[in-house]
Amino acid sequence: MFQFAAIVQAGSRRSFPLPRHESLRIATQAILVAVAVITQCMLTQRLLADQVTRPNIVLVMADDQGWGDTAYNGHPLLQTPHLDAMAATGLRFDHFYAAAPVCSPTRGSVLTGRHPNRFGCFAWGRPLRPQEITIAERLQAAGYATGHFGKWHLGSVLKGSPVNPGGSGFDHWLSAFNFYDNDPVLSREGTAVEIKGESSLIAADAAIEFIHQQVELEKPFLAVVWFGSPHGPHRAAPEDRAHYAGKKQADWLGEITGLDRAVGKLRTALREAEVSDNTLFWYTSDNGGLRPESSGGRAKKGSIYEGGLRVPAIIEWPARIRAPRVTQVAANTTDIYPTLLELLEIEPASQPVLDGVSLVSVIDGTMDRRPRGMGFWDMKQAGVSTPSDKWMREELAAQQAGREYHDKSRLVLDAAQIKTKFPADRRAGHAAWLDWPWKLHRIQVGKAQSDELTWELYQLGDDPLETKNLAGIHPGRVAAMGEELDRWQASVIDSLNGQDYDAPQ
Ligand SMILES: [Ca+2]
Repeated sequence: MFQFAAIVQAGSRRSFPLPRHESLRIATQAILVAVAVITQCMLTQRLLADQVTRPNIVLVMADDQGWGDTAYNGHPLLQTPHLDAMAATGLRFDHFYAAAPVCSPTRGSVLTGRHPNRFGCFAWGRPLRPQEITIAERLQAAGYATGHFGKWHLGSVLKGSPVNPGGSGFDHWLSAFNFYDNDPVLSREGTAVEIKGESSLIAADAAIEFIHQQVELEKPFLAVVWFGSPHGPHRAAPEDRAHYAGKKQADWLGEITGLDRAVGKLRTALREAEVSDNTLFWYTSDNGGLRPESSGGRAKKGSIYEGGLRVPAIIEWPARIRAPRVTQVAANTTDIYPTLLELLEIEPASQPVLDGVSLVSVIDGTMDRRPRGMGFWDMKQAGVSTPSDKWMREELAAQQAGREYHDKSRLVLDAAQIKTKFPADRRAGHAAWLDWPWKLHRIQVGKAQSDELTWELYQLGDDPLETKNLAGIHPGRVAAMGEELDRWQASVIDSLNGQDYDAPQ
């Protein structure tokens, strides 16, 4: 504005008549400067708006931490001061679900917003299909720097694989095939590296380095930090185990305190980098707990009863969540993708069917009920073993010997192939439709249509442990919810058979 005013004043001080071309020149110059200043103002406003609408995103996920495996959710022994602080200052979900009761499928749901059966990631160790569009790809296209740190478990972490983190939209990554322990060998963008330290802190430190780089570059970032704890085997760092001296589960408890320490380190780093205010930090776990007594429901990891699916979840974002809040809205890991798309105003030209719904109105406190139910479906397909430590040490040895790979089959080069077509009426396995507080289970152990089918209906508000089957006294509700479940399963089978990939994306 200063420049514009100076030129106008300079023009007005002239007391003698100007030749016509001189007047025109001054007027044109003034208009050009005015346009430049207005453009600059608009750009500044846009930048300020960007700071609000383009938060940094940090998605943190534990491995096998159940709903009750935090101090803030009432665990009698665990010390989780940083998660407790997040829960006390951010938005805490009391009914948050993993999309699946085991590792890989839930991680796939986070990246795609879709139920993992849609892309054949039925069980642990199954890859993401490269045809899927991930949140990292969406944010990368929107100008975000993207990084993955820790457990991957969606294909491979070897160079040249279509299903390594780089193939799924991550610019920077330090990743493991699967869960990993202290002093691991990890893949830094395809190169095996041996790193000393506590496993969760290694992932946090790599993310912090990435965050500092992006802050320096003034680039918004997505950091996906997936711990390998508290997955077995349990080996806590001595300082974390020391909190539980003499306790039978000291290593398991210590691993959770270790990951809590890593969460604290990440939060501190964001504050020190002066970006914590406009960073959305979303913490959750990939499946229910290992111990039914603290899983917050019936059964544990591996089951689609509540204990296998309920997980802790907290969103901290001081710029938008200004006061601590607890929500009772039921939500799940497929909701992360549509929530981020809406927040960042990303409207893809084409989007395969989503299972998640945007939780922006939960963040803003205006939604008190999820707009639609959610489906779960354990199709009883086998998992695939991907022992990260063994494989990465073999790759490291091959690398040191000057060879490119120890075992090229670990690139999963056929991940895009749809080898099995499932019948359109396939429904077998254990499925459920959850329309809070009602949850209907459809349990069919065998694959034949004639196999015995059982229905169970629970009212979770009164019966969180799913002990009283109300199917017999609510036949109308069973029929209505059963129809919704059936429609959803039919849609999942269509996706599984590749229907979503016909249209150009
Ligand atoms: Ca897990």
